[in-house]
Order: sequence, then C-alpha cells, then structure tokens
Amino acid sequence: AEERTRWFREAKFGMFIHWGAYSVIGRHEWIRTMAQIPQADYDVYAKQFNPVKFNADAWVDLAKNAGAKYMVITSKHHDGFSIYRSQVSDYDVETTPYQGDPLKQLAAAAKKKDMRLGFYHSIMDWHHPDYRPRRSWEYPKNYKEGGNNNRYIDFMKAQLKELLTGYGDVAMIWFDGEWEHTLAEAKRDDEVYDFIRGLQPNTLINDRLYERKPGNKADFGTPEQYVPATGFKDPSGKPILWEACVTINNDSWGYNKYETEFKTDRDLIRMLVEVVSKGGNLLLNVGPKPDGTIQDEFVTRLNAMGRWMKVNQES
Ligand code: FUL
Repeated sequence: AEERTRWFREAKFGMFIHWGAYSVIGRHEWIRTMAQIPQADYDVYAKQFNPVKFNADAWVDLAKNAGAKYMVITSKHHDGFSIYRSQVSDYDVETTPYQGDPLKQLAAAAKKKDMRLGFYHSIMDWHHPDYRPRRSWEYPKNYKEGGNNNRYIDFMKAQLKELLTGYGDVAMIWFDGEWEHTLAEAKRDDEVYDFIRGLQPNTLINDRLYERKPGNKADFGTPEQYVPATGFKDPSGKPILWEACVTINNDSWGYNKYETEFKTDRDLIRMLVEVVSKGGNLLLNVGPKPDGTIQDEFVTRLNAMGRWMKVNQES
C-alpha cells in the first residue's frame, strides 16, 4: 500500500473536472434533481452534449502549468450519463453528435505529457432502470419498487472494467454517491474493491466506495469543500491519507454560467499551502463548458497558482 500511494503523497495537487450532460444546462451538476427535470426532458439536453472545441492537450497543459500532478474527471456523475463511449450503456456520448471519446483523448494527452489520470464514477445513478431508490419526486408512490440493485452493481462493474482496460493506467477511481448504501446493503463493496485491484493493482480507491464504513480498505479520505483542522481520520480513528476537494467558484462542481463568485488567486494559493502543510492533497475543481472550453475565471486562477509555484520552487 505504501508503494502504491507514493505518487499520491508526492503529488500534493490535482485537478478535478466535472463535465457531463448537466454542463449543457450550465447551472449545477445536481440540476436534474434540483429542478426536478423529468428524464425525457433532461435527455434533450444530454443529446446536445457536443464538445466540438474540446482539446485534451489544452486541458492537460492547463493542469500542468498550474502545477497539478494528476487529473480526475467524471466518467459518470449522478445523472448516469457517461461521457465516454461505453459499450454497456446506451446513455453515453454515443447518443450525441460528438464523434470522439473525450476520455480516450484525455487519456492519450495525459500519457504523452506525463500526467496521471483518474476517474470519478458515481455509484448513485438517477437514470439506470435497475438503480433503487429512484428519485422520490419522480416516482412518489413507488420509488423503492422494481429494478434490481444487484444487476445495477453488475452494470457498474462492467463500466469499471471498460475504464480500467481501455484507458491506460488509471490513477484512481473516485467513487461518490454511496450514501444510499447500494453496495453496502448488497454486501458487495469489497467485491468491487477486489475487482478493481484485479484489473489494475495500483489504482487508488477513495473512501466513498464505503461511505466511511469502519475498517474499510480505502486508500484516502475525501473532505469536501473544507480543509481539515488537523489531519484526517478513518472512522476507527486511524489517521489516513486525505485529499480535500474544493471548487474555485462558489459551490457548483459542474459549469454554472450564472456564477459570479470565485476564490481569489491568493485564497487558492494559501489553501494549497495550508493543505500541503497539513500533509494532504488538494483536488481543485473546474467545470468546463459544454463546448469543451474552460472559462477564463478558472484559467487565470490556475495560471496564477502555477506562476506562484514556479517563483517559489526550490531549485
Ligand atoms: C458530492 C457530489 O454530490 C457533488 O455533485 C460533487 O461531485 C462532489 C465532489 O461530491 O458528493
């Protein structure tokens, strides 16, 4: 385990990327639930995902120039839409006009530029017919009925297999949305853990696979939108590696075209220093636009962090 996490401990700084069908709407990655958008209406937006200006090299350069050593991108967020060409799902980029596979392009660019790449993969899935519970606002009478979470977990494993066999070395699988205890109730969280290890023994796995179950095997903890006062402990009280994930803008992770509040260069540099001084990593988020470009408010701040780092680097 020590050896497996060495790069992570040395990396200190990563770039998080939330990008998907919700970016088309441009409000928040939770927009489907927040605005209670029926699936059929949401699909109209999903089908418009067409990032014709996406340039994987530019994204990797942006991260690299900022001083980030790894990138983590949403292969699938809670809305269930996969931004890669998935053979086991028909709710993916293949249903859009876009011809490419954004994750393939990003993986190739990252490899070329010596950048590690990991995938955020949501366990919770508002779209998959087998996932339970469905949203209670959508199915008020029968949100727990039908479906089959065991079948859903099989589907999730099939997607993980695609990600872990078709995209080169995967730095980490960053799970999320296990607070509905889908895997825990089916007693299949360790099975998913072993499945990943079997495909790529060095891929790191975050604590959200387990929703912080005591004694779990996760490689690192994931404080969200705050920097822990002192280190970070697992539920049994043992200090563990940690990575604080934080947005540059006020609170949405996906692109929000109405956002007006952004942390300053100074806020961000000080936050990075604080995180590193406490032994953690900072995973700083950007929410790219649906066309594949990244807004100036993010770019200028990331560049400022990079400049600061270059000036203050030990030679
Ligand atoms: C949360 C999610 O619900 C947010 O949308 C975001 O992905 C954040 C990093 O994790 O739990």
